[in-house]
Amino acid sequence: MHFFRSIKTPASALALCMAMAGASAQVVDVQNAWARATVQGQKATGAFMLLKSPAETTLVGVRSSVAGVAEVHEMKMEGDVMRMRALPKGLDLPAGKAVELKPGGYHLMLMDLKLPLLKDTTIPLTLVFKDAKGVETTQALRIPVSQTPPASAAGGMQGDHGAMGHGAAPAPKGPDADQITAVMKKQFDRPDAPLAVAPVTVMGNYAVAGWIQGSKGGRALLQKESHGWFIVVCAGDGLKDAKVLQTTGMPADHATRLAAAVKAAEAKLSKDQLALFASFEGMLKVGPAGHDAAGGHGASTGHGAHKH
Ligand SMILES: [Cu+2]
Repeated sequence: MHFFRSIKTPASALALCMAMAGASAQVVDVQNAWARATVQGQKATGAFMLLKSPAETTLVGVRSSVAGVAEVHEMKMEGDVMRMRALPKGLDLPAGKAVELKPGGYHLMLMDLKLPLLKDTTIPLTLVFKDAKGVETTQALRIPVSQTPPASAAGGMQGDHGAMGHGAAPAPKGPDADQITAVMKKQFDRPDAPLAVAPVTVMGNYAVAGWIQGSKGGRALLQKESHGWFIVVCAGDGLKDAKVLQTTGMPADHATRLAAAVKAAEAKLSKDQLALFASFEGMLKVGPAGHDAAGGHGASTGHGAHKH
């Protein structure tokens, strides 16, 4: 046994090294990959990373066992509205040039999710590349699921992340309700579609704010962190339901008290107003404002514009 093993091991190790050396010439360097965590009932999310290919190639597809459909997307302004679409010819990766997939820009869209993507887990993801000669290769990854970009990514994308980059707006000051109104307006208010925020119900580090924008309305759940308030999800009647609030990670007793407080705060509202709040379908995860200042997945599509 010893005899065979001593011969076999170096030989197979060498073969493995050669195989890896051969492959590495084409392997695309992937850094800071992450997928955004989802809340219960959310069927789509984005995955982001920095790609650098040694040779010119195109990212033509993506697959994941957690998603029924996965596509390479871009975000684009159409008039005043940020929309996203699948890139019909894929995403070009010029030789040696890093291409960033990030919230608000190019991203991998994971749709028809088979299960919620929980923070601090990982998911499998396979990237499909097509080189200049038309040869397809795949690269299998496991990427972390997180609420926010990995610290290294945030550091490397300063200009794109309001909280960290130049042009950063300081966190709003003042009473919580004012801060919350400011945070929501910063993300959704537009000259042609002013956003009205009220009532704002604050309970500890959580708050639910009703909003109306033109003929649309809904509620937003916000959370307070060291850098201030950020929008966690946009939803409709779910945000006055303690059970739904709990799915965002809120402790049960806190969820019960917050749901009751929201109902009390909304007791004076008209039927029409309540109907608008209720009209928001599903739950749209938004995430920390610092990361969405440049147009996060949910934020930049505008309230209700996300049609996945
Ligand atoms: Cu998308």
